[in-house]
This record gives sequence, structure tokens and C-alpha cells, in this order.
Amino acid sequence: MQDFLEDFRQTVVNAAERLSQLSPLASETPRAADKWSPKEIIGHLIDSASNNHQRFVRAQFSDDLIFAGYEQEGWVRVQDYQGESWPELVQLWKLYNQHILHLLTRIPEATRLKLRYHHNLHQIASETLRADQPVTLDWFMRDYLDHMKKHLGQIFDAS
Ligand code: NI
Repeated sequence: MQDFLEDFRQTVVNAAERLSQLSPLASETPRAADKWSPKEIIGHLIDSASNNHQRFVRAQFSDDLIFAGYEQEGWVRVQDYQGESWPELVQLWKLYNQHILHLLTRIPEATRLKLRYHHNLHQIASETLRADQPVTLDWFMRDYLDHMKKHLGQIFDAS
């Protein structure tokens, strides 16, 4: 668990540093015609943070892990992340995740490792999960970081 939390912390700190060095032009340039720009990818990660922040808190008041999904493409589109300040988006993403990290350190181990038999993570998180396969909040936390890393890679691999 300590390794995971340290990985989370370093991922956010290191990425924020690298992201802040992207030029304004680079931050707004899509990787391909139908792909998100870095601004939109970080916007998507802010949406992921805000949705999962709620889930990580709510999971502590319920035996289930059943959560509302969100229209990921639509959320990015209607919020016009392209029209926002890059340094402010990077700061918001960084600070939101530092709070989530703080929250994760406060989740009791029994809560984190409890088997959850009712969940919809096969719909909102990983398609490799099955509905009848119990999951833990611990798994869901790690999936959140994996998703973040995947999208950060899309920015850094292209720059
Ligand atoms: Ni995503």
C-alpha cells in the first residue's frame, strides 16, 4: 500500500512539472484530427478526479460499489477545456489529485480490502471484470491511477 501511495504521489508531482513546461501551442494541439489535445486530456483527468473523489468517499458509507457513470466525451466537449488556461488546468488537476491522495491515506484497511459483491465496475472501470466477480476498493483505487497513467502517457509519448 505504501508503494502504491508513493507511486501516486510521484506520478502527480512529476507529471505536473512536465505538463507545466508544455508550450501554450502544444497544450492545445490534438495528437490527431479526432483526438483530444493535452488540455482536453487533462480536462478528462479532472473529470475523472471529480467523479472518483465522490466514489472514494461514498464507498465508505456503503457495502456496494455501484456508481453513476458519466459521458466522458460529452463532459470534455461541453466544458470547453480548450478555452481555459493551461497553467490553471494543470494546477487544478494537481491539487485535486493531492487531495484524493490525502483521502486515500485515510481509508481504513478493513474498508479498503473488504470484498464487494455488488458493484458495476465492469461497466464504469474495467471491461475485464465480470459482474459476478467480487472487487475491493483497493482494486478500484489502483485502477484510478492506471487510468491516469494511461492518459498522461498519451501526452508525454507525443511530446
Ligand atoms: Ni479515460
